[in-house]
Parts: sequence; C-alpha cells; structure tokens
Amino acid sequence: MAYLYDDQNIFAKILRKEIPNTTVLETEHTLAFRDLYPQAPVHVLVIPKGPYVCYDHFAEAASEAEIVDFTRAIAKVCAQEGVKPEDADGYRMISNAGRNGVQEVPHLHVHILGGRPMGRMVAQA
Ligand code: DGP
Repeated sequence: MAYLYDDQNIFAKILRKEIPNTTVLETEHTLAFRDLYPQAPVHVLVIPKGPYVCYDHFAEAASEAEIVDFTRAIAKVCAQEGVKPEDADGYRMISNAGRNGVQEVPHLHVHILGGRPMGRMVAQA
C-alpha cells in the first residue's frame, strides 16, 4: 500500500510559510526549526521539504540528493547546537512513525534532543 501524504499537516503549513517557525537551518531540501513544545534545552525538528510521511517512505521515494542533504543537515544542526559528543555531551535522535511510534505529525521529522541526560531509551509501558 502506498503512503498518502496529507498536505494539510502542520509541517506542510510551516514549509508553505502559512504558520511561523523558529528556523535554525535551511538548505535546498531540508528545514530545521525549534520544537514548539521543547522536551530538553535543545529540541530541534529536522524535516525534508518533500512530501514524505515517515523515514521508510523517505528512504524509498526520495532522491539521493534529498537523502544526502537531509542526513548532512541533521549533522550540521548537531554542530550548530553544540551537542556533538566530540565537543559536548551528545544528543538523542528520534523519528517516530505511525501508531506504535506515536507519530503526531504525518510529515517525516527527526527530533534532535540535547542539553541534558535523556534517560532511558524507551519508557516502560
Ligand atoms: P511527533 O510526536 O514525533 O509527531 O512530534 C511532533 C512534534 O511537533 C512535537 O514534539 C510537537 C511539535 N509541534 C507540533 N506542532 C508544532 C508547531 O506548530 N510548530 C513547531 N515548531 N512544532 C510543533
């Protein structure tokens, strides 16, 4: 079954500049901005500009240029935010997908969280 992209999702509206965001990095294929409800001192969302629902959709359907750009943008954000383990105390990357992943916004996004210890990887159910 093919993914259906909902172009009314909140990140699509951010990309169309219909609602504001606090941008930390913009490249040809990628936008990074601060999460509206930060869960750590550093909490940045990195999204591709293309209409991809989640990571596996992106990996299947995006061009190599988009994939390289997105991957490198994530690393640039980590450097800009000062959370790379070689400079500071590190970070956690999370990308939720679908119901079990508890994905709220159906546009691929990677959370970069840092600035404090992140605790256990997965909450106990
Ligand atoms: P997820 O549960 O992985 O789909 O995370 C969605 C994140 O999006 C959540 O951490 C809150 C954030 N968020 C929701 N609405 C907005 C918004 O309008 N602006 C920004 N910057 N972040 C938002």
